[in-house]
Amino acid sequence: MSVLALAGGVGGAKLANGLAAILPPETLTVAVNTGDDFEHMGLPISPDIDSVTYALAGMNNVELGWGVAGESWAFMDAMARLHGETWFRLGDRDLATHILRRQLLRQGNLSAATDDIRRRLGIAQKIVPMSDDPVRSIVSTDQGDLAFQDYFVRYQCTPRFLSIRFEGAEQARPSVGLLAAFDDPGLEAIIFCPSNPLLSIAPILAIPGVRERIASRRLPCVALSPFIARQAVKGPAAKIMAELGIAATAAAVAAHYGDLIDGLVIDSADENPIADEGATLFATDILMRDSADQQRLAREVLDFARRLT
Ligand code: FO1
Repeated sequence: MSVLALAGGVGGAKLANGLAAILPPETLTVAVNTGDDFEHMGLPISPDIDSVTYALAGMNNVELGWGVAGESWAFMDAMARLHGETWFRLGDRDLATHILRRQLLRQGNLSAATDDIRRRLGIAQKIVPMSDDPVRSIVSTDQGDLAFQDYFVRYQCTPRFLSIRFEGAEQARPSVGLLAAFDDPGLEAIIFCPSNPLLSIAPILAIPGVRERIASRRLPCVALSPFIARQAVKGPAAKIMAELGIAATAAAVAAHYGDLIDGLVIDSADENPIADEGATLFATDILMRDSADQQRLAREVLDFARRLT
């Protein structure tokens, strides 16, 4: 039996880590959002792929929520001395990943580079980009259109969020690894990790063929709300939803995913969303404070999915 998890940033990496701890390694595929990717200082940056990779390698920086644990910043300090760009912080250890990925992308695609790096780090689970074609999340704000990292990091999500589009998605194809996960006869569940539905899961669902494959497989698809008591656990999700006039509630998540999901995992603190969205609800403590929480929640989510079969 195998499991496919769709993941974005921090919440996705945490649940992926929990799933990796409780499933036989070769049965888990994590398909990752690449809409946040961009080229910076000549380097190919794939933030969500690195969040998942570092988490599964046990080397993620928990304090920052991105990058490498125990990081040093000599490169950034030297760049500052040269009055170079320092708004997007590249740690000394993190830098090695970007430089290696640039080398690997000279001889293969992002799937190959991602698979090579996870193997080098001793990770047994499959990590695949949502697509090997370029997809870029562009955020329309009251200060104009911004590339994702400009919105998220340079401007710290302060501009008013009006809408988001995923440039290139219409022409993009699901990656070979994502298609293989969908077509695996042993696939038993698809999990939408508690990443931002609009920023991290939506780009994956925007790839032609992804929604159709999720809808056509007769197996449970379970999403996790990223909200607890109307607040995002991390990141700008609640602010963005408020700016869209949508309450940061599980009901909004259920409505967002619509009939694509069979089950929705919500926090016990959240009021029940309107049940007419069709998704079966499961309420629990969705806050992942540590690896024990990650494993507990992963186990609860899988048990919930299996009950929906
Ligand atoms: N996020 C920040 O808030 N500030 C940064 O300087 C920053 C640098 C960075 C470098 C590499 C990387 O893989 C991620 C980085 N992030 C930074 C996080 C990144 O913006 C987010 O992880 C995703 O794009 C959204 O989940």
